Amino acid sequence: MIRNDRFLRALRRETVDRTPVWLMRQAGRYLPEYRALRARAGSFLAMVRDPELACEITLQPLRRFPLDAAILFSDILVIPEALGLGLDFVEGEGPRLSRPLSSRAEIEALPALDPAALDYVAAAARAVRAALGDELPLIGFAGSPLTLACYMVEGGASADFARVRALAHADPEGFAALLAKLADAVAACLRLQAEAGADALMVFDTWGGLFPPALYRRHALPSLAAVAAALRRECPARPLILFGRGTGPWLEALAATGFDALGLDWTVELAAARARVGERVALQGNLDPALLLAPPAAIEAAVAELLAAYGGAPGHVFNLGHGVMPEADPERVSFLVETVARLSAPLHARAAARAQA
Ligand code: 1CP
Repeated sequence: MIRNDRFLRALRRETVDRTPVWLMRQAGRYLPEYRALRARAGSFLAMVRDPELACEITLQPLRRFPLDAAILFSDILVIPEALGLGLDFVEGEGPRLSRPLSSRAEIEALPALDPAALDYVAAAARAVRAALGDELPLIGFAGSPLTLACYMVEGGASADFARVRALAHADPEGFAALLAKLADAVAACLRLQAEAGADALMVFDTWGGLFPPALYRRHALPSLAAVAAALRRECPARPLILFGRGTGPWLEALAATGFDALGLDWTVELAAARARVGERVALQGNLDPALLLAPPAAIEAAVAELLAAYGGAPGHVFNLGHGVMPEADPERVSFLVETVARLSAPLHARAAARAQA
């Protein structure tokens, strides 16, 4: 049993005393202690691959802010690397895979994920679990099959991922085969984190919104459903969260993929999302991350508005609509977390009183 179980209760759409809050990229460059460790470790990947450092970085934001969940410090690109594509991070440029996929033959030759290749991820999760004890829940995560395919075909970051879209149009069967393989790899990666102590599992579909409806329907939805089905079988007690960027038009379809909660980006209106799917899934989000660059009064007004969209009803996990930006001031992050607690507690108290009456 986890002592602070607000986050897990909200994912199950149970009542809570206040709205749980955690932040995507709550560890990272906006924290001076992260930058100091990164300078000493030499590189981002060195930190990801060292379970002790990954554990330490996971804990850094928790020492500063009363967050309701920890998220393992790692990256979605550990899967392409484990599949043999070769990963590096180029300073000022982002991730680069040295052996991207460019043909059906290369897709067919892709091996199944060997969980042993991700031993360091499991070791990091075990270290965090041991450090947290039963105090706080830990989130394990992976990229969605589609978002991983984006990097694996493109070979790195891109504004539009045109190459992977072209491949999906040109060779739908080959692309479907790739996503089926990736769905197995994603499920295996999440399962090993659950076995190492993760209490909830999250899938990041960061680039799904770039795909035209026909491709999203044919490729993204079935591969997400496959991941959810595998995890329901293999780790039934772990709530599943799906974050999508630009996937607001797909909320109803995403709510039917088998995930327990949908993470929303900041372009989605929370009240409207709740009306569309709030009876079927919990919702996580979705403050504009740019508000952390705005004055406290603007943050407070936006938090009040988001909380009011739920009105103390069960099923909301407060978060940003995407990750904390490197330019964010930790003081503002602290103000945000404190404001969510201060403004949400009376809403939940009133909802409880209404339920009693
Ligand atoms: O020090 C640095 O410069 C590294 C910056 C950094 C960090 C802190 C990267 C490189 N990854 C991470 C950690 C990370 N990545 C976490 C940690 C846990 C937390 O949230 O605190 C998580 C969940 C991710 C997931 C991730 N990596 C996503 C999906 C979520 C999202 O942000 O949309 C994606 C797309 C990546 C790829 C990636 N890794 C790093 C960068 C800069 C990128 C994006 C590359 C691009 O622009 O395409």
